[in-house]
Amino acid sequence: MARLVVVSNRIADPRKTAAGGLAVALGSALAATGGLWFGWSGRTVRSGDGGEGALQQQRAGNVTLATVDLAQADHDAYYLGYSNGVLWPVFHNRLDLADFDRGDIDGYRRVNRLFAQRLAPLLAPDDLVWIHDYHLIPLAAELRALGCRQRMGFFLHIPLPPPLLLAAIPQHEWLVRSLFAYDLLGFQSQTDLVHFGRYVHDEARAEHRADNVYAAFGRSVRAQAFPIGIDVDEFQRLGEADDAQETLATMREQYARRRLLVGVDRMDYSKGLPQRLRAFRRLLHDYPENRMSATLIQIAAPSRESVDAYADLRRELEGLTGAINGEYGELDWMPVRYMHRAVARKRLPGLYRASAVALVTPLRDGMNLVAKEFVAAQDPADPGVLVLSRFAGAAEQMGDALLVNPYDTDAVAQATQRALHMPLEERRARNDRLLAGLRAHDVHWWQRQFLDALQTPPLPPP
Ligand code: ADQ
Repeated sequence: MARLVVVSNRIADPRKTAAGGLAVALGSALAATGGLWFGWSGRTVRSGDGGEGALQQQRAGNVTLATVDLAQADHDAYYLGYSNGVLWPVFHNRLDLADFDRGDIDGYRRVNRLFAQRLAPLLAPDDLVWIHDYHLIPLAAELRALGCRQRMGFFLHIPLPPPLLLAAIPQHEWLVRSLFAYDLLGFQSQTDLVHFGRYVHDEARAEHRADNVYAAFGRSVRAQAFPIGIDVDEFQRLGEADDAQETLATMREQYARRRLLVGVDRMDYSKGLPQRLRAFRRLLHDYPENRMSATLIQIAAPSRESVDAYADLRRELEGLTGAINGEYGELDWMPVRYMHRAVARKRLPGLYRASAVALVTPLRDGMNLVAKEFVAAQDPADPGVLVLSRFAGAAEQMGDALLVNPYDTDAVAQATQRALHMPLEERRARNDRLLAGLRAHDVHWWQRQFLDALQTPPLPPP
């Protein structure tokens, strides 16, 4: 295979456990070809100090990690402003939270152009270039403008919204036109692919030629759904290691007389955290037999705290947790344990396995890997139950979870009650089928599917 070049906003050293399944999978594809991983260094320099755009390269095994520093003002506009203040909310159906007026688009363009300028000289003619996520939509177009003719693919980790929502972004046409600079577009779900097809048909009058090939703006692009998976074996090995076993033993001991429910998320308004807490309160109200027993452990890792909407969310969650604990708590039982902190990855399998139920109830999510990790961590002889939002990309593959509408407080409370009381045989059957699905479509399958599609012969010009 040709050398693989991966580009993403942040890069990770694939040899470290903390890096997670995606980094491991990309890392193994990169290692197989002696590849290059390119992204932002995580460092900002004061604008005008001259250090911006400096390129660093280091080796991790036979993989080269190349990063650039960004000027503070560019980073603010590109990352906080346009990527997370416009694209993230709109792509998660939250037009109300998008700030279209700040002019951050210029910074977004500048950083994509800078990435292209630094990356182009590092590319060999037959490299395969795989660009990740909404921060870098125009990168291929910038590279093409510099004369790069390599095969380029793009994978969107977050959902693509319906056409009318996408069209609310003032630069929507430019964004979609930029997508046509790629050879291959990958989405998480069939729903996203349908949204793409409808947008290009209605707004760009694209011709849908053969299966999954769209022609518009004088170019052709292939678009497909490639649902991302986890590295099941790696996660299960992590579950057998001392840290996870120790976590499991501690949880079992401390909550011996309780039933644990778990939620693990980044603190983000797309994850449906206030709605989840309200559903849990409804569970305690409507099914009092769960009082003194059902305990929700909600971990919400700090994320993008300098974006206003995130600070509001934090206050709302703290208020709700206090209200529920105040209303239902007893001297020896607190219904909600809320932590505004990340859990070390090596402890996650233990936490999942100690839990009878996982509440994975985003209002909208590209995929949601927590749902998959929870299933992979269960004891097949006595597994817990997954309550999963129908608006997570994962719902398309995980029909054996209890699928819920996260906006419907009653329905989520009912599903949670059903999960807490599901007979062993049904739990096992559901878990077996879910696990078989995870294994068939794990992160290595995802990576192979995408790269195979990227290497299929180029499309004839329209
Ligand atoms: P995220 O929105 O970050 O990712 P998700 O898929 O749920 O969401 O989680 C990614 C990883 O972060 C998982 O491995 C999970 O264990 C870890 N994680 C989440 N919260 C954590 C916490 N509190 N402590 C420790 N670890 C935590 C985006 C998209 C998703 C898509 C992924 C991958 O929004 O829809 O599934 O990319 O494509």
